[in-house]
Amino acid sequence: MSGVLWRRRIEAAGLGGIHDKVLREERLSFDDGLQLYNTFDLNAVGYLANIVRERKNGNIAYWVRNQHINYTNVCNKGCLFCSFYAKPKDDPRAYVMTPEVAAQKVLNYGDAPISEIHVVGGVNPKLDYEYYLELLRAIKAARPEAHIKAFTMVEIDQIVRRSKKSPREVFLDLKAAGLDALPGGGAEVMSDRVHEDLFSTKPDAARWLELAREAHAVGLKSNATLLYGHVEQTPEKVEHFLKLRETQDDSLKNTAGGFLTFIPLSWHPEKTALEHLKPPTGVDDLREIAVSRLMLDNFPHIKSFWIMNSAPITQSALWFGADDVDGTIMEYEIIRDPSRDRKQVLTSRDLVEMILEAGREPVERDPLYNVLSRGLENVSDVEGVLSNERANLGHNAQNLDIMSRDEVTTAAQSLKYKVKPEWIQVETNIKQ
Ligand code: V47
Repeated sequence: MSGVLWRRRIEAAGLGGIHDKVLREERLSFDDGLQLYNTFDLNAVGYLANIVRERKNGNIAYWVRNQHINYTNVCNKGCLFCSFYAKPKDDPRAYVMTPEVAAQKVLNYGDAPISEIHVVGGVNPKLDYEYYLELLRAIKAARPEAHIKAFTMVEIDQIVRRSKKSPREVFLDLKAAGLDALPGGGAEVMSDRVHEDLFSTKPDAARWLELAREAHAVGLKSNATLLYGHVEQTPEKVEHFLKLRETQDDSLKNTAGGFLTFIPLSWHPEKTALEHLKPPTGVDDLREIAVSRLMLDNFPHIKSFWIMNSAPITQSALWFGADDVDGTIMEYEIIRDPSRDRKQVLTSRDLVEMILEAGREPVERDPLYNVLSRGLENVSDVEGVLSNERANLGHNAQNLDIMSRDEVTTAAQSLKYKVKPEWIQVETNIKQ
């Protein structure tokens, strides 16, 4: 379609003013954010996001050879949107990995040239400060060449409490123990209302952002997420972007750290307290990618996390603002395909072929976006073989197939009494 025809279409969608700003590389406002969510023409929003995406990252789509380790599922936060966690007391599905077990998990995948180990878990009140340091040291010793990207700001908040030190001192200790970067989880939706209703015992937006600033102050890079598709409202999502954008402005100006990547997380209702709600659609997923690319003008990268968005949506997302698809993963706990257990893997060959098929140029990166390979160089299917053989080794058997068993009630499902009638109404309205 020619530029003139696109312009007509963009104007028909009410996005002419935003198009002008995008071409002038001007920052978008709160009202622009609302407009991008409210317009009917998703392709017009995607077209605008793609301008920014190609300006920042050209035709490149990044992927990473990574391994996720969820070191404990025990969590005392009781978030209504989560199916992953087990209660700290008397929950047969609870598990905690010792640092040695976590290191063994890393060694299990020693035959794959993994460059990123992504380590996150629940907020387990039984773990002391030394545990977190030992966990990092053990993982680093098992695979010194890999970067460790560990602990959401929610876990960091807990680690700081256990340490009785300042956040800055804790970040320095964690760095000395092997921490290289931080993942983006725990940000959820930066709205007091949603915080109060769905995750009131977790750090609020102000604390999450304060800890991110502290991480950046010691030179660490971190990511940020938005969990969408549950009970949040559009203005709350736009507000979320503005808070992150402002924090990034300060960090880039005053520190050696900063945010690297934004990841919109598509909410999965299965086995949560809110499982009656309809999940986000593919259209929602593409819109979140596109709006975040347009609003977060100071974030270098936008990721479509294939585990949550699916591989097919992720391919399309590469034309709607995303320049990153995440990685091989190997095993994953936080959401699961009900038909499978912990194994969740795409091989390096799958990832590269997926990107090529989408018409983008695959580039393998490490967590800091250093380039490790291009195109089909060094790809193989080894990750699939290893994940099939080893993903469930040493795991609490009661935790393996919870998603596929109807008689299992997760900790989150037992919180259904907290569900507000208006959230049930939300779904009824959509269906009518
Ligand atoms: O903080 C919990 C979310 C997050 C569900 O930084 C859920 O590169 C969907 O942050 N449905 C953890 N999401 C995952 C995360 C992440 C993932 C991939 C890459 C990176 C990165 C970070 O998962 C949690 C929470 O917001 N979550 N339950 C659910 N049912």
